[in-house]
Amino acid sequence: MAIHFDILTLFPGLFDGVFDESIVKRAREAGLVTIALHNIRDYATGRHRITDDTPYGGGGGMVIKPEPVAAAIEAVLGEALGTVPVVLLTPQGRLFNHQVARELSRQRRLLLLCGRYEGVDERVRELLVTDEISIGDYVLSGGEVAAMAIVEAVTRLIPGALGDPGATFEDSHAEGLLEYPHYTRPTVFRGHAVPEVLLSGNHAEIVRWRRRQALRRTWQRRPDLLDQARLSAEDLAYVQELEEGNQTTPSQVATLEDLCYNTGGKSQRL
Ligand code: 6GU
Repeated sequence: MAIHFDILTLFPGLFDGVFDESIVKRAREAGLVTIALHNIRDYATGRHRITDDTPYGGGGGMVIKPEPVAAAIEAVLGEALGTVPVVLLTPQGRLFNHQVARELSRQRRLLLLCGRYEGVDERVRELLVTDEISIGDYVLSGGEVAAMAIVEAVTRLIPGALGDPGATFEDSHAEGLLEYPHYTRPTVFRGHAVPEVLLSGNHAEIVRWRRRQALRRTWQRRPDLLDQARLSAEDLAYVQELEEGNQTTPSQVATLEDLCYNTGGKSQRL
């Protein structure tokens, strides 16, 4: 069930420490995850080991040269080339989500190729890349942060990586809904009390309340997720209730106003 990640980057120093804490650290110690960082520059030739060059056709920025990237992929994978997914991290990739993390977690080995600058020469993609992933619709300076996100999200899905096996299942998105709110001691904090039901000891009521909170939050903040979620007849009835209430119609994506709490008590909608 273990997974090996090969991460190819021009900036291996960016990963310093990020896999040395918490769940990824424990998963590594348990042998569930192994991670090898490879500096693409080590595979560049010539006295200056140049890895980038100006784009044909002009325009700004630099493009990562194909030779060092191809050499790095081939050297790292060796005989395994063709059997291991070669994932390019790029804003042009398919969007990363819980489903994609699940899919990747079924692999035994993954190569994550971090792009930088304007991108990697297209021939690398044509010849060697088998998958392209983006972590969202915004531009990062490189794929490194995306690689970190993928390693962490995938590691959490490896059986045994989390102490509590129930934790993955109840996670936000695992069931297609946002999570219900969490509380711990004290029962009153700065005048804000923990919802009564959570102190009641009535387990069935607590389960029902949490489910409704998850549905309500998802309805308010991410109505797009509700269309995909597996909902029971009771869930659907509750969503119907929300729709029929005088709540403001949710927008497709949460707006600033939707999320505008802690503004001095003016707009505490959620
Ligand atoms: Cl994977 N790379 C870069 N450079 N920017 C991104 C991204 C990836 N995902 C979202 N933005």
